[in-house]
This record gives sequence, structure tokens and C-alpha cells, in this order.
Amino acid sequence: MLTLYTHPMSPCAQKVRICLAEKNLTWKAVHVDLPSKENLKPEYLKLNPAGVVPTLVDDQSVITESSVICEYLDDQYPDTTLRPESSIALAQMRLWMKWVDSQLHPSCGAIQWPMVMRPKLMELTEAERVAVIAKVPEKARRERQQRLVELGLDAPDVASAVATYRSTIQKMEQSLSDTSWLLGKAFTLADACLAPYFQTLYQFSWTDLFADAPAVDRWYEQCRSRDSYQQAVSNDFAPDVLAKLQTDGKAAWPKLSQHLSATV
Ligand SMILES: N[C@@H](CCC(=O)N[C@@H](CS)C(=O)NCC(=O)O)C(=O)O
Repeated sequence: MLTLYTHPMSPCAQKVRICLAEKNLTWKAVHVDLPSKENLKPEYLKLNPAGVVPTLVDDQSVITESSVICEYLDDQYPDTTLRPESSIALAQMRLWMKWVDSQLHPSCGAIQWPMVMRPKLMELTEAERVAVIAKVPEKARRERQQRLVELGLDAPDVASAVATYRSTIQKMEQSLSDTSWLLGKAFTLADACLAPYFQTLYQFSWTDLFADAPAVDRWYEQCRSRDSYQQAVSNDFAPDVLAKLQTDGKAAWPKLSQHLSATV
């Protein structure tokens, strides 16, 4: 029995859900409410000491780290593989995944956090906010969240996040110029791991970030039209929730577009 601790808007959880759907696996979702900080409760920290989603439990085994979970699923349930055969393509796939984990993911957090988490934390008193963020186990993430709560989209992290998104998009545009998917003809974990970061742009109507990248635009439309993406990502956004996110995103766009002009 597979159980995934997840949140609809988490790109890391979305990539695992895409893998589960691509592999046609049956699994149970446990919703971890990130805005109310359920992820920092002692019961959850026992499963995932970093206090983040996703966490996969397969029978008695607990697996954390979204990219590790995706590779675990591919090893353990190999009927539909999401990995290329050649060693060089496998290495390239892992380079994309490493880039996502180390660069794109924190950048996505920097643009998503002020929109989704900050408003919820602003309902608390300052002392309560400080106490909640103090529980974040990892120092770099704790300090980033402090800045994002204090400064919102004016935090310095936002400008560098936009620059990282842009350099990712440029690298992808080159790779996708003559192939359907990042590693060629087949959809792999590289595509599954990158697609959710474009959902974040889509949900806030920030797709102008890749308006000058036609191959990336075509690739994202292909991702969105796969059954796995519909099941694992799109279906988790009720029309009214998506409409509200897009309205909020459009209102915030002038701030992001300032940073975008600095990168093009
Ligand atoms: N490296 C981790 C990152 C996980 C992560 O940052 N998850 C975010 C959601 S996408 C989270 O749970 N954030 C909660 C918080 O920061 O308080 C992974 O890939 O699983």
C-alpha cells in the first residue's frame, strides 16, 4: 500500500503524483495543510524531519525527498519506466533533477510563498509568526521564510528567483528545440520533475516568463495535456481556487515583471 503525504500546490508533491499517475499506481493521499503549518507538527516531523512534503510510505518504509521518491518508484514498480536507457541520457536526466532540487525549487518557493503562505501567516500576531517560523528545522529555509514574510515580493530572493527561472527556461529552450521531451522522444523523470514548476507560473498567470520560448511553451502544453498531469495536478485545482490564484497573480505581476526586464 502506497501512502503519499502531500499538498495540492506543492511542486515537489506534484512531481511524485505525476510519477504515480504515469505508472498507474494506486495510492492513498494524506493531506498536510502547509498554510496552517501541519508540516511542523511533531507527528509529521517524525516521518519527515525536514518538515516538508512529500513523504511516501510504502508498507513500512518511509521515503523522503521528491526526486529520491521518483527514482524509488521507478525502481520498485518498473512496469512503466520513466528513465531513459543509455547511461549518458540517465546522467542528463539526473542533472535536470539536481538542478530542479538545488536551484529551481527554492526559486519557486520564493515566488509562491509571498502569494500563498504569507497572507495566511499575516493573520497571526507578529510573535505567533516568529514562533511558527522558528520551528522550521533547516536554517537556510527558515531565514528565507523570515525574509519572505517580512518583505513579500520585495524580498531580494524574488529577483534571483526570476533570474533562475529565466536561465532554466533558456536551457530548456535549447534542449527542446528539436525534441518532443527534454531527453528525446520519451517522457522521462526530467519532464515530470520540471512540469510542476510551470504549473506555479500558470496558476498565477505568470506565463509571460516564457513568452519568448516557443519550444518550452509547446512542451508545457504537451505536459498539461497528458492524463497524468490532469489527474495529478490540474484536478487538484478547483475552478474557483484557480480563478482566485490567477487574479492575485495578475495583481502581483508588475513586481515580477520588473525583475523580468532586468534579465532579458
Ligand atoms: N527537497 C525537498 C523539498 C521539499 C519542500 O520544500 N516542500 C515544500 C513544498 S513544495 C514544503 O513542504 N514546504 C513547507 C515549508 O516550507 O514550511 C523535496 O524535494 O522533497
